[in-house]
Amino acid sequence: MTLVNSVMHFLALPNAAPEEADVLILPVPHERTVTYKRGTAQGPAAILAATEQLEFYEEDADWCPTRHMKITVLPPLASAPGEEDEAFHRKLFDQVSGLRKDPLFIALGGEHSITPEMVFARMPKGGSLVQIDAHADLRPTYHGSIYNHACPMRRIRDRGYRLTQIGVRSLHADEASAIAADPGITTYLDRTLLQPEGMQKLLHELALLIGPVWLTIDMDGFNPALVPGVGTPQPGGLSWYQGLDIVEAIMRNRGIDLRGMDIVELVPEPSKVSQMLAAKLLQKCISHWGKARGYHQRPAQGSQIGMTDE
Ligand SMILES: [Mn+2]
Repeated sequence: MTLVNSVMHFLALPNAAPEEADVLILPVPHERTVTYKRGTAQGPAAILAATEQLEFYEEDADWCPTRHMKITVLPPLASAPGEEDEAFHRKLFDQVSGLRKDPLFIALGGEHSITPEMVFARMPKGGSLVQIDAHADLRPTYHGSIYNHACPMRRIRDRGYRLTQIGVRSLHADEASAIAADPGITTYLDRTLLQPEGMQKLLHELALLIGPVWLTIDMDGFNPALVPGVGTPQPGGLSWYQGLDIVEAIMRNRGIDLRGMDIVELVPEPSKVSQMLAAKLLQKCISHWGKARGYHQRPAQGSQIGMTDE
């Protein structure tokens, strides 16, 4: 487990002091309840290692985010050997509650069970959660536990947050009934997004979102040909550019108070394609969020990161 304890970096850059950071990245290499392919505990380290291969220049927003924004990768938050689920989730809630509220907060999982406590710690009641995922994750319990990675969205919905689900294509009959009966859950089944009007309806809804929002990205929401490295793959799924259209609509929406986001369920694989997609997605989120909020008008940092031939 040496990976879990080593210092991690974004784009191999030195970490800014947490009290000065514009972006806080928290690795949460938690893996306890996954039911199929294992390895998501190595997800955060693999995603951050892949960021070393990214250009500093981000072509869609046409700037170098790290010239103008300070980024900190915090020490990883992992469960101790033998630690009870409840104790780990309380620790996660306490640590995330203690972080500054202003920076963009991004957690890297780890399994999807980590999302609820971070949402409860940072997002006021009445906020909205946007979930990219192949699965609804609305089971009340699974394998006897509310902390299973099949349950996080049920826990979040039960606290009164609204849900917009994107890319779902595998769910229990009870989850389908719950979605149909609950006006607080809007689910865009994956196949409906293949129709131009389905995608337009979704992007329109995201552009109109206001107030506190959390974005949770389960990597199995993407097509498994693009991201084979996930714990519970499903055929179908979002293309890279569909995914980008969705995150851009959220990050560029200035009516949204983005309380945080997470990228979860990545299982590193030898081709490194999966972790590279997650790394580039992470960079796109930071880039669009920062540019929409005017960070490009800030003076470049002294190191001129992104200007030279590195
Ligand atoms: Mn999930």
